[in-house]
Order: sequence, then C-alpha cells, then structure tokens
Amino acid sequence: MKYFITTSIPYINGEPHIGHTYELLAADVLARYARSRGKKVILSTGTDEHGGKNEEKAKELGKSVKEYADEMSQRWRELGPLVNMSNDRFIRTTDPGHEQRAALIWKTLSKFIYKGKYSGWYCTGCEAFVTESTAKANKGTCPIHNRPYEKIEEDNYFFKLSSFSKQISEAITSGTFRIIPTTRKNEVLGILKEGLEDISISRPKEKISWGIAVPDDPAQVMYVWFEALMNYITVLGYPEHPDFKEFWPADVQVIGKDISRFHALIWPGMLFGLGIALPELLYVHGFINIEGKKISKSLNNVIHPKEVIDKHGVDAFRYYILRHTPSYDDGDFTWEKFEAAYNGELANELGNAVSRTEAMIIRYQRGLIGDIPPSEHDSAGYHKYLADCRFDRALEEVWEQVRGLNQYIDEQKPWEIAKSKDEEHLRQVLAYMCSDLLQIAELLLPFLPETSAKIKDIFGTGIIKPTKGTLFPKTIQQK
Ligand code: ME8
Repeated sequence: MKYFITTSIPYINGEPHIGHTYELLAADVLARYARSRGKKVILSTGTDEHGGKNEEKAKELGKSVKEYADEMSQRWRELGPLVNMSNDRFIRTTDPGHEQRAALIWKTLSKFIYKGKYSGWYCTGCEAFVTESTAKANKGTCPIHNRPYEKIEEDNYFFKLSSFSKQISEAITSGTFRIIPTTRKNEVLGILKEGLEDISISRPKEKISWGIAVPDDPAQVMYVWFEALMNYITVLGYPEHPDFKEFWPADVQVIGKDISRFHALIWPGMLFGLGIALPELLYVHGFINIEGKKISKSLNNVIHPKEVIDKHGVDAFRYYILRHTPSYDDGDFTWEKFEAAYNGELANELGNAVSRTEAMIIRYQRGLIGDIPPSEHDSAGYHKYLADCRFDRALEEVWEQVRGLNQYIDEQKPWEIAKSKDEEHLRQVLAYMCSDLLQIAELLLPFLPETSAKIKDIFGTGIIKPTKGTLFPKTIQQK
C-alpha cells in the first residue's frame, strides 16, 4: 500500500522559525506512522522560490536572486533534519525538472486558459491578487503585511476556475476530498456558495522577472502560486514517471490556515482541469504564537527551533509542539509552558516510569525480564485520533497509559513483593510493566522516534540493557 504526504513549500524570503516546524512534524508523524504499518511512503517538502517577494528580498540584500535562493533554500532544507523529519523528497521550484513539468502542465491546461486584462490590486507580501471589495474593506493596505496594495492593470492569462465550482463543491460535500477540521471545510464551502471567479495566473515579465516563462509567450511569467501548487505532482514526475502513477493522489496534504483557499479551491480546479484525482485529505493546521503574540521579526519574538533542541533534545521539542499545540487550532509557545511539560510530563511521568522499571528489574532479577506478556491496552482511540490528525489527543491517550503505569507501580509496590519473597508474583508484575512500556514505545514511535527506540532498546530483548543516564534529565530548574 502506498502513502503520499506533502507539506506546503515555504517562501525563502525569511528565516524558518518554530511556527514552521508544526507542519513538518505533523506530516512526519503521519509518514512514520504509515511506514510502521508497512506502507510504502513518500513524504515531500521543499521551497517556493519564484515571485516578487523572493526577488524583492534578494535585491534588498544586493544578491542575485539565484544566489540568494540557493543559500536560503539550503537553510530551509536543514530544518527537516534538525527536527528529525523523515522526508524522502525536497523539491525546489527552481529545479529544472519542476520548471519543465510546470510548462507541460500549463500546456495541458491550455483549454481552460485564456488571455485577458487584469485590473485590480496585488499584495506582493501575500503574492495574491486582491479583489476591489477586499482592498476597500482593508482601506487599501494589506493587514497581514502592513503595506499598501499595488494597483495593477496588465495583460494576464486567466484560468477558468469558475467552471469547476460545482465539481469542487461536490467533491468536498461528498467527502471524496476531505478537509479537516470542519471549521476550515465550512469556510471553504462558504466561499464556494458565492461561486468562484476565474483567476489571473500570470504576470508580465517586465514587472516580475523571477518566474517560469509562460510557454510560447516570453513576455509573461507564471503566477507564483499557480506554479508552486504544481510541485505536488512535479515532485512525483508528473505525468510519465512511475512514481506519479503509483503515488498520486496524495493521501494527505498538510498546510496552514492562511493558505487553505489556494489548496481547497485553486488546486482542485487545476486537478480537475488536468483530469486527475484530488487528494484524499487536506489537513489545515493553526498557527503557533509566542507568548500569545504572532511570531514576527518586528516584534522581535522569533525563536529558532535550534535554541530549544540544543538545550533539551529533539524529542522534547517534538513532544511540546505536537502535544501542546491544539491540532485543530492555534497554539502558543512559552519557555515556561515548555519547561512545565518537560519536567512534568517527560521527566516525571515517562522518564520515571522507564527508570523505575529498569532499576527494579536490575535490582530484583539481575536484569532478567523473562517472558513478556502481550500488552492488554486498547489503543483504538489513539489510532482513530491519528486518522483524524488529532496529534494532541493521540499523545494524550499515550500519556493516560503512562500515568496508568505509574499508578500500577505505586499500587503493586514491587519493592514490598520483593520483601515477601513471592518471586513468581514479582516476576509477573515486572514483566507486565515492561510489556506496557514496550507498547508505549510503539505508540510513541511516530512522535518521539529517538525515545521510542531507547525504550525498545532497554526492554526489548528480555534482558535489561541499562541506559546511560536518564531519558529526560532534569536540566530545567523547577519553579
Ligand atoms: O504560504 N505557525 O509559504 P509561507 C504555524 N509559499 N504555521 C505557520 C506559521 C506559524 N506561526 N507561520 C507560517 C507559503 N506557517 C507558500 C506555500 S504551497 C504550494 C506554497 C505555515 O512561507 C503557513 O501556514 O508563507 C504555511 O503552511 C507554511 O508555514 C509556509 O508558509
């Protein structure tokens, strides 16, 4: 069974921050989970390098766009390994393969493309055409980027998105194209109710030079969003590569809440135009804030994930991001909350369950575990939550089990059984504890791969393999 999962591809005009890791980690959990269930997986990510926004930034720094793009794309590429993301592919929209295939896709869509005049507004920050009514409502200034909309009047190519309104609507309401959470799905259906308009899909080369040329019209370049969305199939070698034939449609596409319109409306329109299937599921996550505020350079509150990972390890970072960011809503990072989770949940709850069990088996049975019974815990809830991308809840389920195990140890008091010399009973209790921990390790595999491997390593062979140090040492001061 195949499984294809994608993240959005970030612009390269800024530095990666904590917020960007949510998407990488969410997709990584699903990919690791699918692999652990025997699926053949492709997890893809990459960088979105064309358009005015990236061009503008390169100019500001006095660099050629190509040089700037190479440098920044590399920085983004390093974000994956830093958070232990197991992506199989990394696509750049400046890869020749993407550029060539994008031209081919344009040609394939040509019966839905026509030339017209665009007269309206554009925000380079959003890389988006803005309607008259939106520009008016925002008093001529983009509220996200705090810069005035540019008035443009130019010859553009248009894509007949309007002709796909009904098909897109049907795909969403029938569930063939699933969007979660429901609030996001309803937002999209709200837009569809009004009907879709045709969209502009090119810019004059004299205004934006950094883009993929429109086939047979060197005076125009493709609109960056139109071309960037194509990465999801060019990365598989659309149209002829066996990977495309095997892996498309995507099983899950993971994106942030600010770009759902592009992925839930324009992208499906393009796919209908190409005559290929829509993805099975679009998972729309929220934003991570810092101390309740939007992450922004101007607020000077940017935290790079490396700061957290260097101090506390990658699994502690993954844990906080995935458990303490609501999967269907916005989340918040503060050092205080992070430290509370680290000390309370990782060190005291999970770390203790592991170290107590390990220490007692070494002490009472010279490290010999004996036969480990299969675990009796019902993990149906965990699997259901993962199917719905509820990472926060899936981890909560695992922690219920961790807490349950600590409670079991406190109630059974193996140290007292040891005093009573009932060796068989002691062996059973300790073996049960190991069995529970091995199941916990299995459930943690997609989330905390290093911790999961360590637990399996300690208990997995029937004889304790002592750990060096503890799983989550208390490097953080308790308040
Ligand atoms: O939109 N918390 O790129 P981008 C969580 N190039 N997620 C966040 C976030 C935060 N604070 N800030 C940003 C683009 N994101 C396009 C995508 S796909 C064909 C093209 C998420 O660099 C954001 O929602 O602006 C998006 O999913 C991703 O980071 C890249 O954003």
